[in-house]
Amino acid sequence: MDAVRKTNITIIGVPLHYGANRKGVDLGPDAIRGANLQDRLEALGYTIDDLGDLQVNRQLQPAPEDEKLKYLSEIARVNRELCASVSAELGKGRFPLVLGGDHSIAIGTIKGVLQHIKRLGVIWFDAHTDVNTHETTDSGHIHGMSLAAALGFGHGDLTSIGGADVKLNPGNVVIIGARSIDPGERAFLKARGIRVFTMHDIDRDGMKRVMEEALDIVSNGTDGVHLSLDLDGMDPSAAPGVSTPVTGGLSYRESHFAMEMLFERNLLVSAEAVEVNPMLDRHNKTASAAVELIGSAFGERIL
Ligand code: HAR
Ligand code: MN
Ligand code: MN
Ligand code: MN
Repeated sequence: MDAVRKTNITIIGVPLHYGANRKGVDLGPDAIRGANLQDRLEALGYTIDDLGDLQVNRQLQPAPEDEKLKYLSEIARVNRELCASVSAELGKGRFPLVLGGDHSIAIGTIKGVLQHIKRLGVIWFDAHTDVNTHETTDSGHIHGMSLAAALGFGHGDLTSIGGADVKLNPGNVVIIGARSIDPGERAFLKARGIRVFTMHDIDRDGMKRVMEEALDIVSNGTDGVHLSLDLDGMDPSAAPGVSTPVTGGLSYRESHFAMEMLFERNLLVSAEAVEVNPMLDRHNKTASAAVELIGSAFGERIL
């Protein structure tokens, strides 16, 4: 698999907020489009087809506070559709670029990519690690369970999307920017040997060394790499419009540099930008940051 796929990009919007703790992320796809995503990518020479948004039921009754899989059936339904759409676009030789929506949509995106690329590497850019299951979660929010589901762990309605045996290899996944990890997640990450580059690692070694190592891991024994870009990986000063901000995150420059290094290695086969919440944003700053990071990952340069 090579980056030839990148010349034709398909944008798929997923206005889903049921996996998160508050409303507003459902407005993410349009906020990102409104920050000139398409113009930006066309200026780099890509051809863009925007499929618009998947349908999401807007009228669900509030989930009970103690529910451990809040809005499971609608989240599973939307992710099955997303999986099919992503798979169809890859089948046409196109690059799927998915706009969230909360991070639960990574299940559908990744499962869709796995239909074509069995040995898939993943860069999970995030303040969180999203490896809870319904057995370890405190919140019951499925956006905190999506990486676990893509690895084959968690509720069957999530892990079965695109086939229960279709899953990521934990050795091909890296998490970058983590600084909020639940006790159950800590145990999960250790048990599966998933490489997490925390903020501590980035402080100590710098983004250059961290990305070199991360890119070696995701490219070793794989046929392509997916970028799962949770905007809360950035520091809230650079990306304030997210549902679950965590202080002490990646700076604007560190984040950009990581994306530029990713482009230089020419590994990407798919990407998604998630957790942009325009209701909590200022002047569309977070959607703009998403577009700027995507631009860098697709080859934008200062000079
Ligand atoms: N770990 C917490 C939970 O499971 C927080 C979830 C993370 N929120 C996100 N995803 N934005 O990265 O509820
Ligand atoms: Mn996340
Ligand atoms: Mn997050
Ligand atoms: Mn490997």
